[in-house]
Amino acid sequence: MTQIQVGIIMGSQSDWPTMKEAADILDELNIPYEAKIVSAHRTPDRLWDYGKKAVDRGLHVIIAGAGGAAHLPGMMASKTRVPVIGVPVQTKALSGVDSLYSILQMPRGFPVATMAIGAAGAKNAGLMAAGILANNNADIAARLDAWRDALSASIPDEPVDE
Ligand code: RP5
Repeated sequence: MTQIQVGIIMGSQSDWPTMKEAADILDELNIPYEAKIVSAHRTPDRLWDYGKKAVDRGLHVIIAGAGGAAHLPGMMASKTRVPVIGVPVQTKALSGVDSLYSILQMPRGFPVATMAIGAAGAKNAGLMAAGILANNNADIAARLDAWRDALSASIPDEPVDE
């Protein structure tokens, strides 16, 4: 069985359409992951348990997405030394600025690598997780390099009328 090294966690089922962007890019790069709903407020015991076991379970990076009072990434960072990448989910009320500030403004000592708001942030979280794993995995490094080269090659030299 392949060791899962990336955990994708999110505060709610409603975060999945955003967080699926991270899952999709990991699928594209053939990197195994798990996806779980873990809420800082609604399932705090689940959060604690996940964080407590993260190192022993072999996780190398955790991607955590939440919206509004988005405490999940920061609380996870306080419970495990496994690097946490935070994804601020876009909200209706405040467009995700609430999520962004909740995740970004961590106190000294407990970092969360905070991505952009929404789908782009989730996709970049997947790419950043791939980059972290690539440091110790030549196969992932080769696939990530190829993905980046293909993206660059797809950008036209000049704009066209649409
Ligand atoms: C947060 O509250 C979740 O991360 C989600 O973004 C937000 C709203 O959750 P639901 O009311 O849609 O379940 O905990």
